Amino acid sequence: MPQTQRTLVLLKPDALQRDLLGEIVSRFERKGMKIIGMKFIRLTSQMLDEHYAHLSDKPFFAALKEFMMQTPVAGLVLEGYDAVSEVRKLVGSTNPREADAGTIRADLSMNVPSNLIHASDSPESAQTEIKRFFNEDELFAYEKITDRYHVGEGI
Ligand code: IDP
Ligand code: MG
Repeated sequence: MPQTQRTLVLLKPDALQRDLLGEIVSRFERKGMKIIGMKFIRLTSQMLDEHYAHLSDKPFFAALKEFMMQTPVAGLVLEGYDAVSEVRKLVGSTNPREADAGTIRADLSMNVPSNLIHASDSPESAQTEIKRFFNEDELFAYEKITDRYHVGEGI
């Protein structure tokens, strides 16, 4: 059975600089993901130490942090069936040149780290990451006419 899940997306500074925010958000809308939170976030060094803790011993860590602080990022919380894995599927592999055609990274980018987008990689990290970047009162439950096509009965 599909699970209704929430997942966190960050549109990175290269997405903003390259005028791709609308294109990327549109892909999630067209898929049928419900946007339940959306805002600009000015990332801090401390936020990035937590968010990218799994990369802290990598040689590119300082450059990655610097890149992520160049402009605000756009944060989204998306809700839908199997949202974590469905969104990762739309995003594609970390290296845009290895990502499957049709994914955001393959279609719109060429290089790591300029791969446009972050998306949570598991339901557990989604929970942690949503809490890290959004307050409870910044998340909105609402009915959409299109819910009937995207949730409810079906397989
Ligand atoms: P993910 O974004 O696909 O989940 P992670 O391995 O969690 O990939 O890495 C987080 C981010 O760190 C990547 O999206 C990319 O921006 C950056 N990154 C990962 N590996 C490298 C690298 O080898 N060089 C530079 N940046 C990297
Ligand atoms: Mg990751």
